[in-house]
Amino acid sequence: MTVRTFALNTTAALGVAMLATPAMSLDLRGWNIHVEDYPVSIAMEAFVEEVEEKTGGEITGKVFHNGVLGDQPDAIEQVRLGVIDFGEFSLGPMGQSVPEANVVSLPFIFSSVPKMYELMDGEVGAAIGEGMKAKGIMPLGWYTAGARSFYTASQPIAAPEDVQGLKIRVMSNDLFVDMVESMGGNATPMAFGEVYQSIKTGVVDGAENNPPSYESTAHHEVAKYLSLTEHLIIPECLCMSLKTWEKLTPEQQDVVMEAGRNSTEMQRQLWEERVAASLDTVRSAGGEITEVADKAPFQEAMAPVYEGFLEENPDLTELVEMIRNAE
Ligand code: BDP
Repeated sequence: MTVRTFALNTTAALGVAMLATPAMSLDLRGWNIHVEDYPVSIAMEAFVEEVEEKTGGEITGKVFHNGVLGDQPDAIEQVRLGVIDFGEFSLGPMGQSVPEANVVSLPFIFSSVPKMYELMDGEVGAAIGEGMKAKGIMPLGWYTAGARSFYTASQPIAAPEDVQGLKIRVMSNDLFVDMVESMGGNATPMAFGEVYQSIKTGVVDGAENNPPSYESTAHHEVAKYLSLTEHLIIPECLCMSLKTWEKLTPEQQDVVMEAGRNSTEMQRQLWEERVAASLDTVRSAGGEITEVADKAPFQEAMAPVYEGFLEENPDLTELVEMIRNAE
């Protein structure tokens, strides 16, 4: 036997052996955009810890916080490819790869955060989850991101007209561009990490986010007017690359699912406390928080966003209706 055929035979034998025995040990890389003390980050660490413990160290993992593994839209692609094993994503940017996920990026679609939980833990979440699996992403739990509101450097936003002429940063998804444009503003899709500098230097006039992200990024230091429009309630997901998921034994998959459920419960609890703490921090730093008692004008201004979306995605009408008609 020549050296070359020997090498080929050995490789073939190894290949068979690898197929026959499921991976005994795996070290997973996890993507996270947030700072380490953020509710998402704490719950992700708890997820990894539980998986490590319950698999007796067969599966270990590390969460890379602060977006060091790349921007969110890129990271979603990396998870699909199996280059990154797991991550925590907003369904906002997820909508660009998974059409079903877009329904939760429609402004004012959920009437409240508890309603969002109920629907995401039921049929709506199941339908979006199927869409994600078809694109190579396995959901393990729906985290919360509360409700997003507008903030600017110059003025409160009490009515849709106040958005007119303002440059507002949005997450990368055409729906958010439509949302801002429907109120006469100019939308600028941009990576999360660039927002602080862009507001500071006047590239944009403001942005929109939930209180914990507004505060943890110090955006409140450069855009002190927070107006509680609560126009978007976008769930997030702790999820795993389907490629990684398929390397796991059924027992390991059960452990991962259960750890996902537990970390979701933890994240939702930590969230409420953090919202209150963030609003306190913002207030003591001199932020001006405006309640928006009448959200109806904002909701009415969103009609073209729904029309455009349903026209382009008639097959998602049922899912949209399922959420809108939920009692
Ligand atoms: C935060 C989300 C995060 C997004 C960010 C953003 O948790 O996933 O990247 O908003 O606005 O609330 O980009």
